[in-house]
Amino acid sequence: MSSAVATHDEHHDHGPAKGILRWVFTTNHKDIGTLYMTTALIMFLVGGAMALVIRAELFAPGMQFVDPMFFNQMTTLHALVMVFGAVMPAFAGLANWMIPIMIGAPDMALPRMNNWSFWLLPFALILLASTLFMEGGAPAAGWTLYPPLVLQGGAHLPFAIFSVHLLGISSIMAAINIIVTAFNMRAPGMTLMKMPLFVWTWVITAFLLIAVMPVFAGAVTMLLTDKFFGTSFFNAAGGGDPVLYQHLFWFFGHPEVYIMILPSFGVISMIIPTFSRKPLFGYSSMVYATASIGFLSFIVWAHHQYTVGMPLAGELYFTYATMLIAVPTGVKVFNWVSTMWKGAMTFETPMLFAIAFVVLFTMGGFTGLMMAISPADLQYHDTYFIVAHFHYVLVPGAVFALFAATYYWLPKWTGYMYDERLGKLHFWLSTISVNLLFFPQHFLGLAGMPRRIPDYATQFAEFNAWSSVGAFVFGFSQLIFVYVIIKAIRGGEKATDEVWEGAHEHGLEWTLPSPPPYHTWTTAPEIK
Ligand code: HEM
Ligand SMILES: [Cu+2]
Repeated sequence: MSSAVATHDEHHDHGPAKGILRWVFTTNHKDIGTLYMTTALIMFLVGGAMALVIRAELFAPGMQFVDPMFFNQMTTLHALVMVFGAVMPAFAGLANWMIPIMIGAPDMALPRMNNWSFWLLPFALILLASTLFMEGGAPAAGWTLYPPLVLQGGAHLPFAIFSVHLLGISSIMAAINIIVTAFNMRAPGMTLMKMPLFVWTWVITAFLLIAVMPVFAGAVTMLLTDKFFGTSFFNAAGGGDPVLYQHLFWFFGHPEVYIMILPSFGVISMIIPTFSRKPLFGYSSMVYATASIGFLSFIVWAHHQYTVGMPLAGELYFTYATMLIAVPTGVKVFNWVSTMWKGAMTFETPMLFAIAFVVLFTMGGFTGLMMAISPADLQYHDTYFIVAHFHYVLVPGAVFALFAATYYWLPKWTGYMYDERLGKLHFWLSTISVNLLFFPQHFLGLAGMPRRIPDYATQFAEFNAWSSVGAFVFGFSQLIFVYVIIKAIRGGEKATDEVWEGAHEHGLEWTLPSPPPYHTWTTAPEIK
């Protein structure tokens, strides 16, 4: 395989173009992957800064720094930026970088569309950010954009919604590209059931994206016509129903949370075998479990609406359907633990983040089961318990998987080893502070502190103070992460092709040079 790469350079060089235009016009999967991930990292810091504005205000009871209207704009934008600007693009970037390499393809199947999928993103995000400077400010009705509240805002509505449309188009194009690539570009001998799990989880995610983004686009377009063209889809006075919007939103929104977690499952399933020096336990059950979770994510949406006054049969159905997801999720956790069982484990930074992912994501899963019980959810609904739950699955879940993936593949991408000592420091600071940040929020919620409020009763003061301290430590720890990445790009100890001991048994990427040549597989590798 390496000989195929070596003989290629004979005729002429078609490496990257020079200067800024390389990035504007690029159709190269690695360049586009880099663009996505850089954008995601910047948006992670922007969204994180907004979270710190929120946590600064909530450090103590009373109003300190921001007015309530701006506070609500911050919660809304923080969420939209983190979901659509940080986590989703980061995974899209990983997909672009790794999927062609992992399946032995020369590039993504639709490279020009790939360029578009990326370049829509910065414009959509700038559009979203521009609403902060409009009359009436940014949207302040939560990331769910529920009517009637969202319709009562200022000038932001059409801009925010156009931004959402562009983000959706970008995601759908990326999803189509991933499916077509995985189905048509595999090297000879790579059957579907030999595809690395990261590719599998992304293919399933891509189907979810294509299925639900249009539903969201439709729902927000109906918001627009309600606001500007006198329709009454969501307006009771005109014969409509605001609960209809909730159904449409969550038919999108619930699968959306799996869109942010399924690729994490793939990443973790690649990393744990490498550092356990064993093959993944139960490969095919992992594929079926992921597909089952994907399917089930479409039939549980109304667990977000237990309090709207559903018929009893609906409450029961959505309770049981939601709990069913614990079964395939349990299969996955069992398989990860079984992979580690009696393995020759070492604890480099990617493995540390992967293990923290398994433990902390499982905690988020258990609070999810608590909320699935519809009568109990009447107490949790719209409290800080919810905030604690979804941040446990999104931060030590999705974000830790992204950290793990970055440390795992960074030597492959840059050709240099990262600073392991700083990586471990980043891990420990992040893991301790993320628990300080979100664990107390469970108790705040159970004691009745509502979410999305800038002020609270003094009984909640202590846990909020701890939580805010955790938030600031977590936030500033991320600067270490940024520094480690920049340092590894600029040089250091040369990385071998294999990078991790025995890694060549765990994926095609470890048989290529570090960094891989600009055009990856000009001759398809042989898969046994
Ligand atoms: C990393 C540190 C993070 C911190 C400190 C943080 C903090 C917060 C805070 C304080 C809120 C407001 C809660 C409230 O409604 O009162 C919030 C809401 C939210 N956050 Fe985060 N967050 C973080 C990361 C993330 C990530 C990575 C995501 C998504 C991928 C995310 C998604 C959300 C969502 C969806 C909401 C709900 C907004 C709403 O109620 O409309 N957060 N976050
Ligand atoms: Cu849900």
